[in-house]
Amino acid sequence: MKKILYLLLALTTLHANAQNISYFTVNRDSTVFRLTQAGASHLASLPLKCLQQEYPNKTSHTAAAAADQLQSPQQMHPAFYGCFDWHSCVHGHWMLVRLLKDFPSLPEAQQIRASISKNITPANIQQEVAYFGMPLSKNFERTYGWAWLLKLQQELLTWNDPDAIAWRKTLQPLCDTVISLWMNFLPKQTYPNRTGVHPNTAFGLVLALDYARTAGNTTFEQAIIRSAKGIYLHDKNAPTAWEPDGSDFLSPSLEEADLMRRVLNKPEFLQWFNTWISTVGLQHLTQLPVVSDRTDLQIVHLDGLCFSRSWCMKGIASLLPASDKRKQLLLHAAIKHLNASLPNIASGSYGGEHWLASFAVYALVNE
Ligand SMILES: *[C@@H]1O[C@H](CO)[C@@H](O)[C@H](O)[C@H]1NC(C)=O
Ligand SMILES: *[C@@H]1O[C@H](CO)[C@@H](O)[C@H](O)[C@H]1NC(C)=O
Ligand SMILES: *[C@@H]1O[C@H](CO)[C@@H](O)[C@H](O)[C@H]1NC(C)=O
Ligand SMILES: *[C@@H]1O[C@H](CO)[C@@H](O)[C@H](O)[C@H]1NC(C)=O
Ligand SMILES: CC(=O)N[C@H]1CO[C@H](CO)[C@@H](O)[C@@H]1O
Repeated sequence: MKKILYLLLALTTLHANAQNISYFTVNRDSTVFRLTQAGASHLASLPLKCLQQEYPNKTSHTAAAAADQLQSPQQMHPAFYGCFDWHSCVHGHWMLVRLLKDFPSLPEAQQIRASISKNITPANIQQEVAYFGMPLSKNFERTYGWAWLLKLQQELLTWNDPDAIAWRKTLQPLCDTVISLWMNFLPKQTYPNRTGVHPNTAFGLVLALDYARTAGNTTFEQAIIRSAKGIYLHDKNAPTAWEPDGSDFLSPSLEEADLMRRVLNKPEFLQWFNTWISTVGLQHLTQLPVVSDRTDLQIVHLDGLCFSRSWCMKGIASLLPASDKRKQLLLHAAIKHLNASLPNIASGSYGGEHWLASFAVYALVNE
């Protein structure tokens, strides 16, 4: 804390009624940043608006019969029906939990607790479990939504708070369901998904692995490690010049590295990383993407790319030796990416803000 010189970045939102908020502070050489309480409060307001907002929604439901088709989002997903789609609703819960943990005196604290308690109830979770039991719904949210559910549970497992303890007990049956589906899926996943959107395999495995380690589930942990090595260990020469795609919110090259830094020990990782991304490739990935239309639901994904690149860069940099020029390159680029997209997450468009706030928080708090 003492090392941080509070150079406030006055990050103003583009919204007409925007307040002038400093979301985070950076140290003098722009390599370390911290979320401020004002930033936390502002970010929290975004999912709070949508946790219980049913429409618009994208249920991605595969109907088995006419009667099945007529269910409303809330009937199908009584816990996670808000925020446009299931995974956004789940990670909206995660980010509120995380912000409450870090900023217990947030003005919105009571509202957040009430809102989560309304959704995470035994009856609601029982029905979410039942949903995955329907023959046509076994692949629902594979693996993106599964990953965020486990991230939410990981956050609850490491929080000694009466509400958190109650929520995680209630949520566990749904986590068990997802872990079991994932355990069945891992050995069948011969090829990864290398796109920069939801089905990206590496991103899902990162969150699953972090959960497995926190929960002490070594069976799940070892299965993930085996799978990650089987898929990625011999990869070379990432085609970084092809990034980004027009609607990427994940960098396939960086996500893969973010996974392998968890799977390999430090010397193994450095060796792997040197053959995976060249310095020129890395420099290419430090160039900010152009976000040409923030009202376009696909193009606005590129703001999410800024956040996810930022957390990957910070994580990878943490393993590089101080003498490695790539370390400073990545640390500066991580802040540059945050700084470029944070002012835009409250643009007032439901297309972006219902999920971008979670990405911003993950980039700001992720260690
Ligand atoms: C935001 O606050 C900073 C620092 O107080 C100030 O310099 C800047 O002019 C303000 N910007 C707006 C748009 O109000
Ligand atoms: C770990 O995951 C496995 C696989 O689904 C499950 O059977 C087991 O109960 C879990 N163990 C713990 C300690 O959570
Ligand atoms: C990989 O992701 C893309 C983009 O979402 C999707 O169209 C494709 O079906 C996915 N492939 C597999 C095998 O999951
Ligand atoms: C953050 O963005 C502002 C406004 O675009 C810019 O003036 C500043 O130099 C940026 N800071 C960093 C650390 O990128
Ligand atoms: C915008 C959208 O996807 N709306 C859907 C919300 O859910 C209902 C019931 O499943 C659908 O009929 C809507 O099309």
